[in-house]
Amino acid sequence: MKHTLAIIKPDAVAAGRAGAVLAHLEEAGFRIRALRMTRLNPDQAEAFYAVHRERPFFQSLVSFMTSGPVVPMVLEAENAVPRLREVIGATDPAEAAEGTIRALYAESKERNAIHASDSDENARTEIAFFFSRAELLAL
Ligand code: 3AN
Repeated sequence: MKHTLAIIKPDAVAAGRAGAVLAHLEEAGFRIRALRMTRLNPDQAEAFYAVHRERPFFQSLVSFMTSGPVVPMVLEAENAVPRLREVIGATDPAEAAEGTIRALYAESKERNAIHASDSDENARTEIAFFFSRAELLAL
């Protein structure tokens, strides 16, 4: 699968790091195939993170993800899903490998700068969550 979904999260957008994150992704070999800036409402954030509904941090995650604009995008590369997980680093920036996006730009486990799909199946679902078939076909 050549596509995955990334979201620059509200912390990185608010910190003025959206451009730096995009440059990092392009330098890492990803092509940006679709992109927009939007602000999630609580229903959208809850739906997007539905798999985490039972986790103790769920409400806090929803409140963070709705706190400001986000930049969802479709990225293309060979083995896009595992490759992007490598480039973003571990969920906790304290554990993220040197030079990864989270090591560079994340503040905490919650305010961790970027989301990336964690499987091909989730990538398909998450791409469809943000981008219409017509938008993707127009590329
Ligand atoms: P990842 O984003 O690396 O796939 P997940 O899927 O375990 O990590 O978590 C989804 C999001 O939930 C994370 N990006 C982060 O914002 C938040 N999160 C995960 N673990 C915690 C935690 N222990 N405390 C607060 N927020 C968390």
